[in-house]
Amino acid sequence: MKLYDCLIAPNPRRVRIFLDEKGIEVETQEIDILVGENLKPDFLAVNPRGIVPVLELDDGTRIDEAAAIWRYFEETQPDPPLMGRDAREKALVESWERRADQDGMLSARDFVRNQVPVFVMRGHPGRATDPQIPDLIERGKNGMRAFHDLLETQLETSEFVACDRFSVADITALCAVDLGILGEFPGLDGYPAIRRWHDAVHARPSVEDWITNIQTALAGLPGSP
Ligand SMILES: N[C@@H](CCC(=O)N[C@@H](CS)C(=O)NCC(=O)O)C(=O)O
Repeated sequence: MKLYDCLIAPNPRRVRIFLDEKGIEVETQEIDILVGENLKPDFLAVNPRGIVPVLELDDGTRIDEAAAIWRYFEETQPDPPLMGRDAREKALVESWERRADQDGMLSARDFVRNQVPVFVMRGHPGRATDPQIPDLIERGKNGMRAFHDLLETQLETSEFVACDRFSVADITALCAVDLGILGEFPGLDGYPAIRRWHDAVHARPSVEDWITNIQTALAGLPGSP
């Protein structure tokens, strides 16, 4: 079994945190999206969509999409449950995880991809022919602000994002909020409940210092100050 990973990318990060919480070790192959390794024929033969993460099973089956990879491991190793315990909790976790992905991650993606020089002509993940669209920066900001407002209200009365335990909803929300911190928008000022939750989640052994890792990687790119 092998995970096609990328240490600086937020979606593979969703899988790495999940695996660590479960105590599962999987061989990884690093695909550096900053230098476009995901767009080369070798990786396109693995995933024609040109995106990571991808899990390759021992029988050769390949599974992309972080949530589908989670599903595989939740079924094969249920403890600890990270996708909900009963019908109510599973539904709440899924609802909040999708909010975090659709409202948080995709807004952050609009915001980051359409302004960072390394993604010129790479406005859409996995493709090399999509120009950046500057208007999407503002739309991404609006989306991120709306997601933070929603999350703040939820975390005022809930220890974790979806229920009373850590779940995949926390993982995706964390990855979205950290992308916002990296892009210095909207930040955590004015969001005390998110800050409390963010500090607590960051203290978990499964959560690496991703922001420092990515800042180091970006600073090492040609043309960086
Ligand atoms: N919905 C997908 C999103 C995967 C995705 O967008 N991956 C990014 C890295 S975070 C990627 O592979 N980008 C390739 C690129 O930037 O060209 C998932 O949940 O796995």
